[in-house]
Amino acid sequence: MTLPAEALRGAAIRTLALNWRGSSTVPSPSLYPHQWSWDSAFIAIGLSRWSQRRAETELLSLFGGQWQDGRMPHIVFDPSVQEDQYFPGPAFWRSDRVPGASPLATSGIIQPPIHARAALEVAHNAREPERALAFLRRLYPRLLQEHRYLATRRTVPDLGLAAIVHPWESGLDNSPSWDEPLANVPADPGLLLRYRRRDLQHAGSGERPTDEDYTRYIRLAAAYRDHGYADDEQSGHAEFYVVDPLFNALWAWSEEALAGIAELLGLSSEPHLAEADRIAAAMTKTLFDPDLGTFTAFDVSTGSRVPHRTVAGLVPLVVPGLEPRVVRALADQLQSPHFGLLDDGISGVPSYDLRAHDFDPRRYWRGPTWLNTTWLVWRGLRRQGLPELARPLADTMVELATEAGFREYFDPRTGLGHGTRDFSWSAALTLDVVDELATSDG
Ligand code: 9WN
Repeated sequence: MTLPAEALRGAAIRTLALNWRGSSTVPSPSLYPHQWSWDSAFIAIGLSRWSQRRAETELLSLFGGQWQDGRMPHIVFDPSVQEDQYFPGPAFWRSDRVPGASPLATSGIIQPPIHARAALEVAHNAREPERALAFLRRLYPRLLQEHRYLATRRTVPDLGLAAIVHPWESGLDNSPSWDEPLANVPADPGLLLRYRRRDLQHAGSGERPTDEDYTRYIRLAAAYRDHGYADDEQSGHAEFYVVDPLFNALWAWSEEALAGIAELLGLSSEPHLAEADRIAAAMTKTLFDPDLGTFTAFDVSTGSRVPHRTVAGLVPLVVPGLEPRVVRALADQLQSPHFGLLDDGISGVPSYDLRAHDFDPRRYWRGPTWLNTTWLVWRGLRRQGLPELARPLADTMVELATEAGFREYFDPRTGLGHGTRDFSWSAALTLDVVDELATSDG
């Protein structure tokens, strides 16, 4: 059954209303009952198509979790939700014992920095422009602090790019790109006797990260916590220390958005544009693999690129100032059998190379199509002036949501939905695409 655009729009708004908790939105009422960092940014973009006030509140409440060092924790916990509803919860992260942490309970790791871009989109879609300027004025100093944290605490000096210290920080938790960097992290099954996974109560084990992955996630998070979430020491002893193309691409894209915000506020945009260009050049130098024709992750511990084709390597299409040869390579990669764009049998952008021997169409970030990464590639194709590729991609996003609903992820070959239902960013970004298609040619 095909829903007309208006019905799909209505369904998306109903999902966002269902998941609204008064000043923020949960990604999913069952699986993820708190506020997540990059989810909130995607959600705010979608909300701004419906309610400017909710969109602004979503981002402002997320920044209530910011630490004094500028760090934006990946989860801001809802104190009314019981500890056993999500693992790892506040009792694991213990942010209340960290000097300079937010007064709200949060985690201590971060997620891809897409917040400045989201703030600019929210202002751009605003029906009350004066109110939007006041919102930007409030948020801009906080966004600067977030970016300063990345530049001063997370940047690898020789590379000029930001590193992540946990797979959860990438947002693509069990991406095949983390297999090699994680191989030397001991997997202690005993940790799962001490801590109980909650995710498997809500989703099938064949669709989630493995137990082995989870033991490593717990070990890395506990080690970072036990070092007081200190980044200066971290580079010396971290067992996982990698540079991710998606994370850095969103940093550059957001830095460019800071320039747009500064301009709206009558401030200088120049330093932000220069910084965005600097990040873009550093990315091309270290992360672009001309043989694979895509960006890859870089393992700082071994000093080498991790040679996998994942959707994270294609997201840099959003980055300003990419060289034409790089844009061409990414467009070719997308249309190749590795990702199947324009192939009638493939929906959205799969999270992992369709041709890889370990491609798995149902396991989380190891094959399924997700709407947030597909949306990012769509925005990238548009910015690079490739509407003939962008438009069909927008159509497949609408089709997936129409046929399968706002699921967490989808099998790219069948279009069937997997993971949790009523997933907020799937609804929010569908709303954004539907509205955009109604007013432009996609
Ligand atoms: C860990 C909330 C988050 C997303 C991530 C996604 C998943 C969490 C989990 O859910 O991660 O942060 O428990 O698996 O991988 O991208 O932000 O939707």
